[in-house]
Amino acid sequence: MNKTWWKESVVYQIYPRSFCDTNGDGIGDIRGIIRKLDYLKRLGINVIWLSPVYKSPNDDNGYDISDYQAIMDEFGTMSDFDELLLEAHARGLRIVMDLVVNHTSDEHAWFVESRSSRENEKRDYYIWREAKDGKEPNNWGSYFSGSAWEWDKTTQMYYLHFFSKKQPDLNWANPVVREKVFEMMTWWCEKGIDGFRMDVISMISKPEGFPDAPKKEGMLYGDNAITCNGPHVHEYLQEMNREVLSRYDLVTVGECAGVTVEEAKKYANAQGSELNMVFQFEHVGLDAGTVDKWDKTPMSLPALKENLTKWQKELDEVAWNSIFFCNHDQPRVVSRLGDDSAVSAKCIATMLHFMQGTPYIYQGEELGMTNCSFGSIDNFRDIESINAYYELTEAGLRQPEELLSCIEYKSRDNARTPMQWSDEENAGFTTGNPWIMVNPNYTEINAKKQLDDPDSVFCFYKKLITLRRNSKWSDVIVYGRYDLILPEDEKIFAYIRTLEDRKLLILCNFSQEKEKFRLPCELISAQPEILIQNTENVPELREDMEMEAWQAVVYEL
Ligand code: TEU
Ligand code: CA
Repeated sequence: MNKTWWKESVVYQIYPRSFCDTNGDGIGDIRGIIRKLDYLKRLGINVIWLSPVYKSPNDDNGYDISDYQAIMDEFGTMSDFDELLLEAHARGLRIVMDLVVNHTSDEHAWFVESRSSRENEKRDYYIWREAKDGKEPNNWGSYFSGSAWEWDKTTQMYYLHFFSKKQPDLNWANPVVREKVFEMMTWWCEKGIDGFRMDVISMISKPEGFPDAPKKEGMLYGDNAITCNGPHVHEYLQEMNREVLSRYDLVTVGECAGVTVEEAKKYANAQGSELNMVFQFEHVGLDAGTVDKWDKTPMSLPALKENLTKWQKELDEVAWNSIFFCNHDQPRVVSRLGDDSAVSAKCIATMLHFMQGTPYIYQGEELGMTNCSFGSIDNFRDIESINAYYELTEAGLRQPEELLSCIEYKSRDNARTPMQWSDEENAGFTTGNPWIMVNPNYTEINAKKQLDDPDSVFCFYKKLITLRRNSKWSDVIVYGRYDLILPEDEKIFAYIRTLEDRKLLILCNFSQEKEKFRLPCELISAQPEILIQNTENVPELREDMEMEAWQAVVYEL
């Protein structure tokens, strides 16, 4: 397996709006990130993925970009960004930008021109269609509720937007659009950034002929899966690779909603003709409902074991995995897979961080930050959650109270409550009025309380990162083969990592009770070395094993 820096990295995702506010406006900013670089250095990560910092009207908190080469007013200035890049590099930290080029903001100059007239030279930068029988061209729906088509009165045509109506989709079939995007990417690479996370990149090639999408019972529009992995997506990415990516030492990760293992082998192929890795979403979709994500059915551990094992085995040697459960779109994993306790946070982290692939830590995950009780739809800020609540209740498809409890559990805002730095007011995030409510448990869960506590979640993550990046086990953790054991066990997630003569055994008890199970006798070695444990005492390694609730331990056999 060819070794490279981005396979040996651990990435930390920052959602700048909620990270650290230094000017008292209640919104995180770039100077706040600069202020916290030493915290990140202390954690041990070596790559920072910044959610979008470009100029934006913030209809979707920066994922609606109005100028790709300017900094969002609320976040600061381009000189602040240049200072961040300098200070990060001075600490050996790389900066990955969020590339959002499936769509722009409707306030981007390109769209302002495109919508001005049917004859405008930029008309075909976007996707315009005539009405069909006086209605939308097909049954595609927006991920943020409503139709994916918006009627434009000026030119009497519909334009496509898979997200909000203020996020019109770019027309990637237009070579001029591709050229403009590649020029912009080159501009950022010339500034010295270290890579791109590519927003919904699996959606840039639209289905031929724009057919209606299959519609499930209870859905108001067609199933958006039709938008993923379109007919020309790999051509476009190979062109991007030739024109930009191959010319710089970058790490690239494609956010690929709807990606399958087979498609991932193309997007993240080991020949490097497209991207280095993808974010797949099968595992975080295991607890979705039959119609949409607004469901509280707990995730089944056997289904999770089966899915993560499939990705570990199928991509080994032919592509590369990303490893994550948290990001700015996902509820907090300690509330979703754990029981909000620190010991369960450490158990989940152990299960993830000993797998093969590049781990991604989302801000606050390293503290065991939990989901938040928002109480009312008025306390949400996320366009996806708010639109879903009103669309589904007004259509009579869901009852307000029941739907609100599901939105509280699954909303993206669970990840967007302010970073909890200390037990000071507003968790030390801001001296002003925060743009979104602070999770009231900040008095108990905060960085200040954990930095010097050897038993804290922070110090546990720090140890996991050190084991992967700077220990005698680094190679087996990064490059070793993964083999699941005890596949049938409904509570224990156990697997082996092997590289040459080194063999690690990872045991995690995902139960709130003590569990007993049998290990294959060939795994029992006399004096196994313990790499990490999340409880004071550790189970003796023997055929008849017993593990306490949420206990996790890693042995070298
Ligand atoms: O997310 C795309 C995406 O698939 C998610 O929005 C997903 O549909 C939903 O959140 C999970 O239920 C990317 C960004 O990560 C997200 O923040 C943006 O809102 C979206 O694209 C549009 O840019
Ligand atoms: Ca601010």
